[in-house]
Amino acid sequence: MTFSRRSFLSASGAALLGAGFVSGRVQAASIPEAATMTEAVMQPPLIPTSGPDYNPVVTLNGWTLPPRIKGNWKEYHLVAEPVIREIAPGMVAHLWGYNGQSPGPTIEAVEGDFVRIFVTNKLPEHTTIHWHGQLLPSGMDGVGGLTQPHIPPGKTFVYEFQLRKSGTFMYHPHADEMVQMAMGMMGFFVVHPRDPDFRRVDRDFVFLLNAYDIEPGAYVPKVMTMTDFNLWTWNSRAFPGIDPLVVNKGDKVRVRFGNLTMTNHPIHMHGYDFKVSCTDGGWVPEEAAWPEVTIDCAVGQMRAFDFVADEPGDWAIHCHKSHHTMNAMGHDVATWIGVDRNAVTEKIQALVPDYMSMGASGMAEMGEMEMMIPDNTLPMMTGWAQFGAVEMGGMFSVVKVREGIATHDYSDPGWFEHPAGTVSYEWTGESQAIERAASPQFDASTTTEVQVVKPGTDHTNH
Ligand SMILES: [Cu+2]
Repeated sequence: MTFSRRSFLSASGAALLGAGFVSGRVQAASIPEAATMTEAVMQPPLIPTSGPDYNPVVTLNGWTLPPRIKGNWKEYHLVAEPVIREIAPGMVAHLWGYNGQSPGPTIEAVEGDFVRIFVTNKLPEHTTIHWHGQLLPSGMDGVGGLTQPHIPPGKTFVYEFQLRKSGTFMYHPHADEMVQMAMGMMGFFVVHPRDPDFRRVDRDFVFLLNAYDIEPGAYVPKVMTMTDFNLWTWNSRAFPGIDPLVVNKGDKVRVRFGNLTMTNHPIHMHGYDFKVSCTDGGWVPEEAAWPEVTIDCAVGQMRAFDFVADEPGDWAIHCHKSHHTMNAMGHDVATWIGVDRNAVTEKIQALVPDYMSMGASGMAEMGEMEMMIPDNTLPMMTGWAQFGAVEMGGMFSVVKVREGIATHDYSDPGWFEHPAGTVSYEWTGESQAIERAASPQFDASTTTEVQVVKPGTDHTNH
């Protein structure tokens, strides 16, 4: 288990990555080492120290694969293999992935670069890699049987192509695709513009939308599931296991995601409007980037949106399909809202003392109770924040905008300290209202500054 810094683009990045999480796997001398990640911990951005400057991305609960520079080529080594991925604290899944994790490491390079990607197959069946969205020679497109022979178990194939354009891409197998993607085989691929100032942002987050069907208590996904998945994940992580998106106030921020599930996901962010800036087809011209607060991402699509983080706070970001912010549950649970089951519950408890009836007044109690669940199972709705149970799961995280966050610092700053008087409060009577009105921050004549938007005018203040 050696770790060679010589093979890395960035010595500083390598030092950050090396902190116990990465080990090298020495292959034949001509093949670059395949760095491996053993933990689902977001690694610091891999800052370029040679070649064109760019602002590196960070991968939620993930990492970027360091390339080896060889002449004009950037060389990467992906190893397709069985992996163990922690979905959230309390649950691990036995998946297939690349270099120790699912998703595999993010590949980052620069427009115009020549990339040579070695792919070693350590799966029990053949595989390939398709480079979704890349413009390349047909024979490098990775469609097993169509553009190349499959990569048999134990063999290494090489993909070589020039990156013709910058943008937001991904990679995944095009071989026994239903099984291999249901098992978690996928990764992000970002090509930075050669012009460092082109559409540059200060923070750039990437994640893949994926989904699994893992029975409560089980470890391996059911690969035949068509639509009824029970774990909705970003980078094979479910809330509360998904990293927060930590942002310094005033930063220009980009959030990029791609959908490799079997259904669409309307991704919604609170507190801001944003501009859709890039798809897997390319950059949306700035004058054509349209505003949204929710952007739907269909199967096989990628979307990126940009915003300026001018409003501090803890802002939820989540899929807006409410079943996708839940963890594994029985969908055949009856709806009991409005039904008084006290009488029948008493009778059942006489026979089964631990019996509980739930759901008569909604299901929020599920988020607050520590119910008995099988080992290796996540609660259906869970997570705690400073005001109580968040009652979420699945595709949910928090954009944490703070003042004074250092460049490249992505560590969790904790919960937002709301300025006095800016949190929704319980009404306790008229005297409270008078007291509140008397306090200076609620003096409407001095503090209210409304930007009136007239139809037809551009309300953008970014
Ligand atoms: Cu969704």
